[in-house]
Amino acid sequence: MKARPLVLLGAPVQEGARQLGCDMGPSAFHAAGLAAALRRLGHQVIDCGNITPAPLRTITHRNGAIASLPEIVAWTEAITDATYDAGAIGIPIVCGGDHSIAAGTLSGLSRRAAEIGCDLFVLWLDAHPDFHTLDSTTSGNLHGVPVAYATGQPGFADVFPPLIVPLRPENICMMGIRSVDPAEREALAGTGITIYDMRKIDEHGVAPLLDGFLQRVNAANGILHVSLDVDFLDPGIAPGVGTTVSGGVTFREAHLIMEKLHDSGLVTSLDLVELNPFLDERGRTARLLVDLVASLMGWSVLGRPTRNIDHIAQAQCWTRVALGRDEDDVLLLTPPR
Ligand SMILES: [Mn+2]
Repeated sequence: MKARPLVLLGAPVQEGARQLGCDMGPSAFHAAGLAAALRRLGHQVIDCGNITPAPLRTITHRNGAIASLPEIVAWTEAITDATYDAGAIGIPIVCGGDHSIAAGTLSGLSRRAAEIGCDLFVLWLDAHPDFHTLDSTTSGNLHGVPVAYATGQPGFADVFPPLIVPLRPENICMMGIRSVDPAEREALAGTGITIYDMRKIDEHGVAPLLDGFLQRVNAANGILHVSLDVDFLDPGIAPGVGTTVSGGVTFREAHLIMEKLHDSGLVTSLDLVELNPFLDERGRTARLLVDLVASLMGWSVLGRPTRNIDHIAQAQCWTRVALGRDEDDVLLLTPPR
């Protein structure tokens, strides 16, 4: 089976974070040569440009701390639809934007996964679990809620867009966590979300932790979404983010994760979030992110050729779609000329 195209989507959202500037993220990824780097690896890249938010509606909430609720709801609506559609064409790479965009990517991709009869798994690479509800957030910044929304935690109905297919918490693995609010800690307990905080990484190393998770995805014949927050990385190597937390993942750990993800062949979509070019140093963080995505998509120092990013599980999923749907749908599975 032919490698599926990479579908670039820009989600210039900054209203989910306190520090403005993430709306310049998609431009910075473009300037840092993301599409060109992926094409050099032999991938077909379809650049869909930026997503447009849905029309704003008046939406209020009893939690007065919440900022920019109508804006984030409008973005979530549009990003859900865009990633759902892009998932049918190829591998969506959504360039944020702050992490609130994951409310849309997770819900859109969950819906797509359910439709093709696959279980969606999520590798959440972040300093924060982003597991606040609309009631528990005290900062009011909605980049702190996407995982709670996408897993169907209480309080989002009638405020956020209806969640068609909730993501199963047991299918989420968080790595790099080192900043958790008390309300989040309480809410996370008993959810079944796997959390590998920095101490776990220090004690075991990223490789065995990631291997265990990837084996689970593989065993379930699942597909894997990766949500990469810049603050997953140590601020020493990635300063271009508004929410730096010391003690993050190193350059080599990050590349190793990406290389292993590539080897697994399981990744079917990716978020790149919280890049804030306003805070970056001469494009340094944007370039690092591009290099990491290249690692994920097959680049290696030894010049190992890009292998077919389809894997058996995925092929089975897509074959199932091809067999179960009419001819028009099947056509979507072949890369556009
Ligand atoms: Mn985050």
